[in-house]
Amino acid sequence: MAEKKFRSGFVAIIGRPNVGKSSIMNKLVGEKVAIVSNKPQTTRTKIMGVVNGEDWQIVFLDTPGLHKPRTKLGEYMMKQASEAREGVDAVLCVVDGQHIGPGDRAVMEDVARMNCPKFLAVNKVDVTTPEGLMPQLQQLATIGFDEIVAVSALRGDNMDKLKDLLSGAMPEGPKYFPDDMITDQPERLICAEIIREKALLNLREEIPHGVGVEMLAITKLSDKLTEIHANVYCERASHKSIIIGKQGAMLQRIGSQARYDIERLLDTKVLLKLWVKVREDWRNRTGDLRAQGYED
Ligand SMILES: Nc1nc2c(ncn2[C@@H]2O[C@H](COP(=O)(O)OP(=O)(O)O)[C@@H](O)[C@H]2O)c(=O)[nH]1
Ligand SMILES: [Mg+2]
Repeated sequence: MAEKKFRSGFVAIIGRPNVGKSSIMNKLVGEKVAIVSNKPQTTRTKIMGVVNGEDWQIVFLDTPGLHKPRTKLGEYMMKQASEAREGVDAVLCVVDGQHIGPGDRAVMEDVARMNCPKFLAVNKVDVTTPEGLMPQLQQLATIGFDEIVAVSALRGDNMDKLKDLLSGAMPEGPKYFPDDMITDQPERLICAEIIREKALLNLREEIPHGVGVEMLAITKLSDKLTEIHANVYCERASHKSIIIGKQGAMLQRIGSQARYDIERLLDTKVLLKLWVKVREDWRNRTGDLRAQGYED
Protein backbone atom coordinates (compact mmCIF):
# COMPACT_ATOMS: atom_id res chain seq x y z
CA MET A 1 0.00 0.00 0.00
CA ALA A 2 1.37 3.41 -0.93
CA GLU A 3 2.00 5.49 2.14
CA LYS A 4 -0.03 8.65 2.26
CA LYS A 5 2.11 11.71 2.73
CA PHE A 6 1.45 13.80 5.82
CA ARG A 7 1.66 17.54 5.40
CA SER A 8 2.37 19.97 8.18
CA GLY A 9 3.72 23.39 8.91
CA PHE A 10 3.47 26.77 10.58
CA VAL A 11 1.30 29.64 9.36
CA ALA A 12 1.65 33.19 10.69
CA ILE A 13 -1.53 35.27 10.81
CA ILE A 14 -0.61 38.88 10.13
CA GLY A 15 -2.51 42.13 9.85
CA ARG A 16 -3.46 45.45 11.41
CA PRO A 17 -5.07 45.55 14.85
CA ASN A 18 -8.78 44.67 15.01
CA VAL A 19 -9.16 43.08 11.59
CA GLY A 20 -10.14 39.74 13.15
CA LYS A 21 -6.92 37.70 13.25
CA SER A 22 -7.65 36.09 16.61
CA SER A 23 -11.28 35.48 15.64
CA ILE A 24 -10.18 33.64 12.50
CA MET A 25 -7.70 31.51 14.41
CA ASN A 26 -10.27 30.60 17.05
CA LYS A 27 -12.78 29.66 14.36
CA LEU A 28 -10.24 27.49 12.56
CA VAL A 29 -9.11 25.81 15.78
CA GLY A 30 -12.72 25.37 16.88
CA GLU A 31 -12.02 26.69 20.36
CA LYS A 32 -11.20 30.01 21.86
CA VAL A 33 -7.45 30.00 22.31
CA ALA A 34 -6.92 33.73 21.78
CA ILE A 35 -9.04 36.43 23.33
CA VAL A 36 -10.99 38.80 21.10
CA SER A 37 -12.24 42.32 21.61
CA ASN A 38 -13.25 45.39 19.68
CA LYS A 39 -10.23 47.27 21.07
CA PRO A 40 -7.06 47.39 18.98
CA GLN A 41 -4.02 45.61 20.39
CA THR A 42 -5.96 43.01 22.31
CA THR A 43 -3.44 40.30 21.45
CA ARG A 44 -0.08 40.93 23.13
CA THR A 45 1.89 37.75 22.50
CA LYS A 46 2.16 35.20 19.76
CA ILE A 47 -0.32 32.45 20.41
CA MET A 48 -0.29 29.06 18.83
CA GLY A 49 -3.44 27.32 17.63
CA VAL A 50 -3.27 23.82 16.17
CA VAL A 51 -5.69 22.57 13.52
CA ASN A 52 -5.73 18.93 12.45
CA GLY A 53 -6.99 17.37 9.24
CA GLU A 54 -6.98 13.73 8.24
CA ASP A 55 -3.53 13.90 6.67
CA TRP A 56 -2.30 17.33 7.70
CA GLN A 57 -1.63 19.56 10.67
CA ILE A 58 -1.38 23.34 10.62
CA VAL A 59 0.12 25.27 13.50
CA PHE A 60 -1.22 28.83 13.36
CA LEU A 61 0.60 31.68 15.04
CA ASP A 62 -1.73 34.50 15.98
CA THR A 63 0.18 37.72 16.42
CA PRO A 64 -0.31 41.19 17.86
CA GLY A 65 -1.54 43.64 15.21
CA LEU A 66 1.19 45.68 13.55
CA HIS A 67 1.43 49.20 14.93
CA LYS A 68 4.05 51.72 15.99
CA PRO A 69 5.08 50.87 19.57
CA ARG A 70 5.16 53.59 22.23
CA THR A 71 6.01 51.50 25.28
CA LYS A 72 8.20 48.55 26.18
CA LEU A 73 5.11 46.38 26.04
CA GLY A 74 4.46 47.69 22.52
CA GLU A 75 8.04 46.88 21.53
CA TYR A 76 7.66 43.39 22.96
CA MET A 77 4.43 42.95 20.98
CA MET A 78 6.06 43.96 17.72
CA LYS A 79 9.00 41.66 18.43
CA GLN A 80 6.55 38.80 18.95
CA ALA A 81 4.86 39.67 15.66
CA SER A 82 8.10 39.73 13.72
CA GLU A 83 9.42 36.55 15.38
CA ALA A 84 6.26 34.75 14.37
CA ARG A 85 7.09 35.41 10.73
CA GLU A 86 10.46 33.72 10.90
CA GLY A 87 10.63 30.28 9.39
CA VAL A 88 6.92 29.90 8.68
CA ASP A 89 5.69 27.72 5.84
CA ALA A 90 2.94 30.13 4.80
CA VAL A 91 1.39 33.45 5.75
CA LEU A 92 -2.24 34.35 6.18
CA CYS A 93 -2.65 38.09 5.88
CA VAL A 94 -5.93 39.51 7.17
CA VAL A 95 -7.73 42.75 6.33
CA ASP A 96 -11.16 44.05 7.32
CA GLY A 97 -13.35 44.14 4.19
CA GLN A 98 -15.20 47.16 5.57
CA HIS A 99 -12.16 49.35 5.23
CA ILE A 100 -8.78 48.68 3.68
CA GLY A 101 -6.50 51.61 4.45
CA PRO A 102 -2.91 52.64 3.79
CA GLY A 103 -1.75 50.75 6.89
CA ASP A 104 -3.27 47.54 5.54
CA ARG A 105 -1.71 48.18 2.19
CA ALA A 106 1.74 48.53 3.74
CA VAL A 107 1.27 45.24 5.59
CA MET A 108 0.03 43.48 2.44
CA GLU A 109 2.92 44.73 0.34
CA ASP A 110 5.34 43.65 3.03
CA VAL A 111 3.80 40.18 3.21
CA ALA A 112 3.68 39.88 -0.56
CA ARG A 113 7.47 40.14 -0.59
CA MET A 114 7.86 37.15 1.72
CA ASN A 115 9.32 34.05 0.21
CA CYS A 116 6.60 31.50 1.01
CA PRO A 117 3.00 30.79 -0.01
CA LYS A 118 0.83 33.72 1.03
CA PHE A 119 -2.90 34.10 1.26
CA LEU A 120 -5.13 37.06 1.91
CA ALA A 121 -8.33 36.78 3.93
CA VAL A 122 -10.72 39.69 3.49
CA ASN A 123 -12.67 39.34 6.73
CA LYS A 124 -16.07 40.49 8.01
CA VAL A 125 -17.92 39.85 4.75
CA ASP A 126 -21.01 39.40 6.91
CA VAL A 127 -21.12 43.19 7.22
CA THR A 128 -20.01 44.12 3.70
CA THR A 129 -21.87 43.62 0.44
CA PRO A 130 -20.24 41.64 -2.38
CA GLU A 131 -20.77 44.69 -4.63
CA GLY A 132 -18.94 46.90 -2.18
CA LEU A 133 -16.11 44.42 -1.95
CA MET A 134 -15.55 43.69 -5.65
CA PRO A 135 -13.57 46.79 -6.64
CA GLN A 136 -11.27 46.30 -3.69
CA LEU A 137 -10.75 42.63 -4.41
CA GLN A 138 -9.93 43.38 -8.03
CA GLN A 139 -7.43 45.96 -6.95
CA LEU A 140 -5.87 43.56 -4.46
CA ALA A 141 -5.44 40.87 -7.10
CA THR A 142 -2.35 42.69 -8.37
CA ILE A 143 -0.57 42.66 -5.02
CA GLY A 144 0.91 39.17 -5.32
CA PHE A 145 -0.99 36.75 -3.11
CA ASP A 146 -1.41 33.13 -4.14
CA GLU A 147 -5.10 33.46 -3.42
CA ILE A 148 -7.56 35.97 -1.97
CA VAL A 149 -10.54 34.69 0.00
CA ALA A 150 -13.49 36.62 1.37
CA VAL A 151 -14.31 35.23 4.82
CA SER A 152 -16.32 35.84 7.94
CA ALA A 153 -14.86 34.61 11.21
CA LEU A 154 -18.15 35.52 12.83
CA ARG A 155 -20.36 33.41 10.55
CA GLY A 156 -17.71 30.90 9.56
CA ASP A 157 -17.90 31.72 5.83
CA ASN A 158 -15.11 30.13 3.81
CA MET A 159 -13.25 28.73 6.80
CA ASP A 160 -13.06 25.32 5.08
CA LYS A 161 -11.73 27.00 1.99
CA LEU A 162 -8.95 28.56 4.08
CA LYS A 163 -8.12 25.18 5.60
CA ASP A 164 -8.01 23.57 2.14
CA LEU A 165 -5.78 26.26 0.69
CA LEU A 166 -3.40 26.37 3.62
CA SER A 167 -3.14 22.62 4.14
CA GLY A 168 -2.46 22.26 0.42
CA ALA A 169 0.39 24.72 0.78
CA MET A 170 2.05 22.83 3.64
CA PRO A 171 5.19 20.82 2.93
CA GLU A 172 5.51 17.16 3.77
CA GLY A 173 6.22 16.93 7.48
CA PRO A 174 5.54 15.33 10.84
CA LYS A 175 2.66 15.78 13.22
CA TYR A 176 4.29 18.35 15.48
CA PHE A 177 1.72 18.21 18.26
CA PRO A 178 -0.62 15.52 19.60
CA ASP A 179 -4.30 15.74 18.66
CA ASP A 180 -5.40 16.99 22.05
CA MET A 181 -2.95 19.88 22.12
CA ILE A 182 -4.61 22.90 20.60
CA THR A 183 -2.41 25.67 21.99
CA ASP A 184 0.92 26.41 23.64
CA GLN A 185 -0.66 28.78 26.12
CA PRO A 186 -0.45 27.46 29.67
CA GLU A 187 -3.72 27.32 31.56
CA ARG A 188 -2.77 30.12 33.91
CA LEU A 189 -2.04 32.49 31.04
CA ILE A 190 -5.33 31.66 29.35
CA CYS A 191 -7.11 32.42 32.64
CA ALA A 192 -5.30 35.76 32.88
CA GLU A 193 -6.21 36.52 29.27
CA ILE A 194 -9.87 35.73 29.89
CA ILE A 195 -9.92 38.21 32.77
CA ARG A 196 -8.25 40.81 30.56
CA GLU A 197 -10.75 40.13 27.79
CA LYS A 198 -13.68 40.82 30.11
CA ALA A 199 -12.01 44.02 31.29
CA LEU A 200 -11.55 45.05 27.65
CA LEU A 201 -15.17 44.27 26.84
CA ASN A 202 -16.50 46.34 29.70
CA LEU A 203 -14.13 49.29 29.78
CA ARG A 204 -14.03 52.21 27.42
CA GLU A 205 -11.58 54.58 25.82
CA GLU A 206 -7.97 54.62 26.86
CA ILE A 207 -8.24 52.41 29.94
CA PRO A 208 -8.01 49.00 28.18
CA HIS A 209 -4.52 49.56 26.82
CA GLY A 210 -3.23 50.06 30.32
CA VAL A 211 -4.91 46.99 31.80
CA GLY A 212 -2.73 44.05 32.75
CA VAL A 213 -3.51 40.88 34.65
CA GLU A 214 -1.10 39.06 36.91
CA MET A 215 -2.07 35.61 38.16
CA LEU A 216 -1.13 35.20 41.80
CA ALA A 217 -2.39 31.70 42.43
CA ILE A 218 -4.49 28.95 40.92
CA THR A 219 -5.31 26.42 43.60
CA LYS A 220 -7.32 23.27 42.98
CA LEU A 221 -9.28 22.99 46.23
CA SER A 222 -10.94 19.79 45.02
CA ASP A 223 -11.95 18.07 41.77
CA LYS A 224 -14.86 20.43 41.59
CA LEU A 225 -13.45 23.70 42.85
CA THR A 226 -10.55 25.97 41.89
CA GLU A 227 -9.56 29.15 43.65
CA ILE A 228 -7.93 31.87 41.60
CA HIS A 229 -6.32 35.07 42.81
CA ALA A 230 -5.25 37.73 40.35
CA ASN A 231 -4.16 41.34 40.27
CA VAL A 232 -5.68 43.67 37.71
CA TYR A 233 -3.24 46.46 36.96
CA CYS A 234 -4.08 49.90 35.67
CA GLU A 235 -2.04 53.03 35.28
CA ARG A 236 -3.97 55.68 37.22
CA ALA A 237 -6.03 56.05 40.38
CA SER A 238 -8.90 57.40 38.27
CA HIS A 239 -8.80 54.24 36.19
CA LYS A 240 -8.85 52.12 39.31
CA SER A 241 -12.10 53.65 40.48
CA ILE A 242 -13.65 53.11 37.04
CA ILE A 243 -12.55 49.47 36.99
CA ILE A 244 -14.00 48.93 40.44
CA GLY A 245 -17.14 50.88 39.63
CA LYS A 246 -19.98 52.06 41.83
CA GLN A 247 -20.05 49.83 44.89
CA GLY A 248 -17.78 47.43 43.07
CA ALA A 249 -20.32 46.79 40.31
CA MET A 250 -17.88 46.94 37.40
CA LEU A 251 -15.32 44.65 38.97
CA GLN A 252 -18.09 42.26 39.87
CA ARG A 253 -19.30 42.19 36.29
CA ILE A 254 -15.79 41.62 34.91
CA GLY A 255 -15.24 38.93 37.53
CA SER A 256 -18.45 37.04 36.92
CA GLN A 257 -18.05 37.08 33.13
CA ALA A 258 -14.49 35.82 33.53
CA ARG A 259 -15.54 33.18 36.03
CA TYR A 260 -18.16 31.87 33.59
CA ASP A 261 -15.53 31.30 30.87
CA ILE A 262 -12.85 29.99 33.23
CA GLU A 263 -15.25 27.45 34.72
CA ARG A 264 -15.80 26.06 31.24
CA LEU A 265 -12.11 26.01 30.51
CA LEU A 266 -11.11 24.26 33.74
CA ASP A 267 -14.31 22.24 34.06
CA THR A 268 -14.62 23.07 37.75
CA LYS A 269 -16.41 25.68 39.78
CA VAL A 270 -14.23 28.72 40.32
CA LEU A 271 -13.75 31.15 43.18
CA LEU A 272 -12.26 34.21 41.57
CA LYS A 273 -10.67 36.96 43.64
CA LEU A 274 -9.51 40.07 41.84
CA TRP A 275 -7.56 43.00 43.23
CA VAL A 276 -7.20 46.25 41.31
CA LYS A 277 -3.77 47.84 41.63
CA VAL A 278 -2.42 51.11 40.30
CA ARG A 279 1.01 50.80 38.77
CA GLU A 280 2.03 53.87 36.85
CA ASP A 281 3.83 53.13 33.65
CA TRP A 282 3.88 49.34 34.14
CA ARG A 283 4.00 48.93 30.39
CA ASN A 284 7.55 50.30 30.52
CA ARG A 285 8.73 48.20 33.45
CA THR A 286 10.53 44.99 32.70
CA GLY A 287 9.64 43.40 36.05
CA ASP A 288 5.93 44.08 35.61
CA LEU A 289 6.00 42.78 32.05
CA ARG A 290 7.64 39.56 33.27
CA ALA A 291 5.12 39.14 36.06
CA GLN A 292 2.36 39.16 33.47
CA GLY A 293 4.05 36.58 31.30
CA TYR A 294 5.42 38.92 28.65
CA GLU A 295 8.87 37.42 28.62
CA ASP A 296 11.46 37.12 25.91
N1 LIG B 1 -18.86 41.46 11.91
C1 LIG B 1 -17.74 40.77 12.13
N2 LIG B 1 -16.95 41.10 13.17
C2 LIG B 1 -15.81 40.39 13.36
C3 LIG B 1 -15.43 39.32 12.50
N3 LIG B 1 -14.25 38.83 12.93
C4 LIG B 1 -13.91 39.56 14.02
N4 LIG B 1 -14.84 40.50 14.28
C5 LIG B 1 -14.82 41.49 15.39
O1 LIG B 1 -13.72 42.36 15.19
C6 LIG B 1 -13.15 42.74 16.45
C7 LIG B 1 -11.66 42.41 16.46
O2 LIG B 1 -11.49 41.01 16.44
P1 LIG B 1 -10.14 40.34 16.90
O3 LIG B 1 -10.21 38.90 16.50
O4 LIG B 1 -9.81 40.65 18.33
O5 LIG B 1 -9.10 41.11 15.93
P2 LIG B 1 -7.48 41.10 15.95
O6 LIG B 1 -7.08 42.31 16.71
O7 LIG B 1 -7.09 41.20 14.50
O8 LIG B 1 -7.04 39.82 16.57
C8 LIG B 1 -13.95 41.99 17.52
O9 LIG B 1 -14.93 42.87 18.03
C9 LIG B 1 -14.57 40.84 16.75
O10 LIG B 1 -15.76 40.38 17.33
C10 LIG B 1 -16.33 38.98 11.41
O11 LIG B 1 -16.11 38.08 10.60
N5 LIG B 1 -17.44 39.75 11.28
MG1 LIG C 1 -5.87 39.50 18.20
